[in-house]
Amino acid sequence: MPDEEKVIPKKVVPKKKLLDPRELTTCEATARMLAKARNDGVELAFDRAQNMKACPIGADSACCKHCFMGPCRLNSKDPYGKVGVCGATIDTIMSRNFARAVAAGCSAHTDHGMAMLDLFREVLEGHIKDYEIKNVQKLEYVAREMDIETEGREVKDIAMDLYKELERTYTQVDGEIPFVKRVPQKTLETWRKQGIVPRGAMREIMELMHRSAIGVDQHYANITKQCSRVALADGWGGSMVATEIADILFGTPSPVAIEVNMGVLKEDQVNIIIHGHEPNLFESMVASVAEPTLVQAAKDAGAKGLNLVGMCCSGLEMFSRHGTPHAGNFMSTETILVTGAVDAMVVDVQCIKQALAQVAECYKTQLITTNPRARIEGAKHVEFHEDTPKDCTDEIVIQAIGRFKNRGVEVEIPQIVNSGVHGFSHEYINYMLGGTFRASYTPLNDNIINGRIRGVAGVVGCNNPRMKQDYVHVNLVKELIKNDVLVVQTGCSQIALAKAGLTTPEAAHLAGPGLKEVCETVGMPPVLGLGACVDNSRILIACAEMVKTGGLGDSIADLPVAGCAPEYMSEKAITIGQYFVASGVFTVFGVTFPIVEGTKFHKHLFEELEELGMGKWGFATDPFDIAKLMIDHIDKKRKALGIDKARERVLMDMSDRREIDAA
Ligand code: BF8
Repeated sequence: MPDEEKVIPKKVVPKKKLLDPRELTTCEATARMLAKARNDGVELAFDRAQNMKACPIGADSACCKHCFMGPCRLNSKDPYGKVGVCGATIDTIMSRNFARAVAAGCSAHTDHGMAMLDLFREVLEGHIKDYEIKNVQKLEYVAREMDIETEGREVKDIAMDLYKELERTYTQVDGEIPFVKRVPQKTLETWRKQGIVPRGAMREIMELMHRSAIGVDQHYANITKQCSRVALADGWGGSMVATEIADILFGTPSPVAIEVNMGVLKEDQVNIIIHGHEPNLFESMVASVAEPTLVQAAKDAGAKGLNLVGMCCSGLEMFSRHGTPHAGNFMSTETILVTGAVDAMVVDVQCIKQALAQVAECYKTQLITTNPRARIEGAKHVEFHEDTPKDCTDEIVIQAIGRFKNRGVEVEIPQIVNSGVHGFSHEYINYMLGGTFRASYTPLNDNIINGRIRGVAGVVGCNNPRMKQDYVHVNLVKELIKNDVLVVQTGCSQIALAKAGLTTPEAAHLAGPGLKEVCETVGMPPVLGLGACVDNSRILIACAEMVKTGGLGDSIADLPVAGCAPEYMSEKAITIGQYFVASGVFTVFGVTFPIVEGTKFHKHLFEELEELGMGKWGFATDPFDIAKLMIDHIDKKRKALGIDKARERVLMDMSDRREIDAA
């Protein structure tokens, strides 16, 4: 494949008057760089979204193109007025489209997890020497959970047994995936009754792709069952394995002070951004930027040093483990190139906009792809091999130094840096609340039962240029903590909250009196960042621990918890939503939901799944409406548990509203 194909930057001719940048994002640095991009004649996703209206038929998922008799387009205003050429109803069409999104999202996480497991095996077999087992304690803990003997055995033997056990997560054709051992008994019974316990991810994804093809499964409820099975193969399978193996190889995160925002770039240093999802690439970059010869080369080029920075989920993995600075979330990946200060943007897989190639070209930045799965026209490719990782990452540093020497563009870095404390694993929540000598979830459960903490909310996921960047994340979380709901986070959402200053212990003053008291006693923020999107598995484990600790019901569906992805854009988010729902969690999505209201499939997802013992979906776009849905659900669960006591929802007062409107 040719490496050096150049993309010709195109001068933007706006088709219509564009909105002011501050109406498109609450991130000041991103707004400034969007304005600069417009002045420079460079088009970004914010403006493309305004110039390209979302297709209304696709947005309703009323378009079927699973065969070539169509595509068939149904009318969401009259959903049962007609059917596709084969006779497919709108429920079949929508559930098939939903299924394909679930399969794609699960594939992304499980392929990532399987790659981590491959790395683990190669380390154990001695074929890869640049990585090693850093966390033996976690290895033994996970092994014991999987009924693997650890007493008096060599670490390598335990690890190999664990590898063989966890490989079943992907390849097993019959039986149940290994991590069902972590699922609370009653939740597992519901899954068994519904026939949705995953066998192995590959088999489940294959079956879902088969069933959603023309002329196969034509009952929305039956398709939904396989969607749940695939989604659970992600949450309790592929993603969970990815998280656990990353912890074993690279260390389990524990709270660390971090810096976020574009001000982490340094004009007088060689700036290298890592954006994507694979921690192995980033871990090797950490080693390369510490290489004395490369540091000296940077100095010889006139730089004060090498500045390594993360973005999106790669960045989240790294700041959770190493405190590496983070430059921004999904909707800032183009705008950061507009600073002119990025000497190399290095990408691997997932959430990488193709337009980065063109924007990088405009600002003379090196865009470097590294993974054979994901190449981009116009980008340079330096392939990453796990057995010789530094060959790739050293070369990237050399390329970045070369660009620093000849930047040739004006550099303008918004000098905005925020700080926070991140890196809360479910293990750390244990220690933090229970203390080192009696680590347990009992204090959390007790504080929920006594009402200091009303419940727990997971607020996760992406940005979407069809929403004002970060606005819904930040205002939703503020409303939740004000109502004594402890918030846990993964993915790009936590960068929104870090930029808003809510991930510091000092943010406890924004919480309701009960949550504030708990945060101040423990010294923790009211908003806990748990890592990347694959680390949603940490939230599942925390839920399972809450059930096992006792006092909050027998299944995850009994817990006073709720989840939300208020600005999502990725198919991966749909899969995550479905595995939380199938696990028993009420899960609200914002932006848009690809299902027509008033249809049988909509009723199935939004009502009937809960009647079957699972969670259910919800939808709203306004942060305060979303908060109300989540808090009402938490209160409903508290009542069912008999731990409700008269408490009113704290309403935003006018000064709060003004503060938000001014944001
Ligand atoms: O997996 S939150 S934009 S970076 S999909 Fe992507 Fe969404 Fe960010 Fe990570 Ni997650």
